[in-house]
Amino acid sequence: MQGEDLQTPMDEVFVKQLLDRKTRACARMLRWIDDGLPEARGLLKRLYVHTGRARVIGVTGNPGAGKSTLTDHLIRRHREMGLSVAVVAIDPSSPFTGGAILGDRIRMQDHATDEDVFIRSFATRGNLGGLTNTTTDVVHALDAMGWDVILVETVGVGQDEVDVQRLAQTTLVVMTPGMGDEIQAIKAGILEIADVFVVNKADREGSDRTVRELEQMLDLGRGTKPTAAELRHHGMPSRPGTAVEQKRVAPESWTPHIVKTVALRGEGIDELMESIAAHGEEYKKACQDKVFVNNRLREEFLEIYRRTLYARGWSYLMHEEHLRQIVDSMREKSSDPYSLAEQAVTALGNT
Ligand SMILES: Nc1nc2c(ncn2[C@@H]2O[C@H](COP(=O)(O)OP(=O)(O)OP(=O)(O)O)[C@@H](O)[C@H]2O)c(=O)[nH]1
Ligand SMILES: [Mg+2]
Repeated sequence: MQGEDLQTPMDEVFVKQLLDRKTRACARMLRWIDDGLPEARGLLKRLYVHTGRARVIGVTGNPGAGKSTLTDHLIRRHREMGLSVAVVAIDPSSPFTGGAILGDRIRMQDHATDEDVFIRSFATRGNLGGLTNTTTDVVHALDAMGWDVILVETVGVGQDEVDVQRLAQTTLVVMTPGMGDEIQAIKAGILEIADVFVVNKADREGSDRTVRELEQMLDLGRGTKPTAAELRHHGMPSRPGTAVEQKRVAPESWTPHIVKTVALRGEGIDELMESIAAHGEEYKKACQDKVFVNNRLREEFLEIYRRTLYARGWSYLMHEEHLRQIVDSMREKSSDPYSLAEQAVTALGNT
């Protein structure tokens, strides 16, 4: 089935350019993905066989926490190691923090002449419960193209930080001091996804307190909550009651590191790089376990499946006539929206 959407010699040339990591081809491919063009999916089918080599690192945290400043250091450090680096910044669509896009562009200029660095911001982010989020596709494409390291910067609000963990091998959660009691209010979710907590802006007051609070929370979490492995051991799904339960996709044995940084002055970056490397090793070890690998593949598939379903369902309703008939039936009360939704889904099978 591979390559069914691509048969012309031109396509072959383009695929080769992508695999050779030609910057213009990369930019074009990512634009196609971002625009949701069917060509992108055809190419992704072709490229998938080449994925699985990149080191994918997620950087998430509140707006203004210093994610981009840290990312900039991570680019430099990985370049010093002779590795090529691609950065995907998923910009929040909110106009309040949208200024970051400009900041990122200015920083980017440092790397503009380095053909082993590729930086791309996406204004789009997962709305409708992440259903239109194309970050997975972008990461797959960059991975296949042969980028050694892929850094994914997302703002940690909503569902996105959970998505980033599914994609990334190592997830950094960037925090800032002085959050005080707020830290207690942080959703359990964000604690669960962090492989490394980065307490950035440690030049500000209260960073030690933030570190202590994180340590306490990690201790508490460990004491009370059975791990997914323990639940599995007892034959229970990790989330009882869900038909398709979400599997843990991070190594079980890892205890999150807490690293203090002053990204603005490059302090703490050595320690951060060490923690990232240590987690990378742990991840590699976990990949020797087939169950772990299967869980990750399963999550990867389910995410793409959800989007495929959504796209197909939506394209059906995009026929104005279909939607008009549905609305007519509802107004006339000749049917109900529940039956109509079910019928619309059944009709998909015939399209
Ligand atoms: N005092 C201090 N300021 C910092 C530090 N790191 C970053 N900043 C500043 O914090 C501001 C936000 O930094 P960014 O790196 O753009 O933060 P971000 O998390 O990428 O922000 P968004 O992309 O908008 O969510 C900038 O003005 C940085 O110069 C730090 O260690 N100490
Ligand atoms: Mg940023």
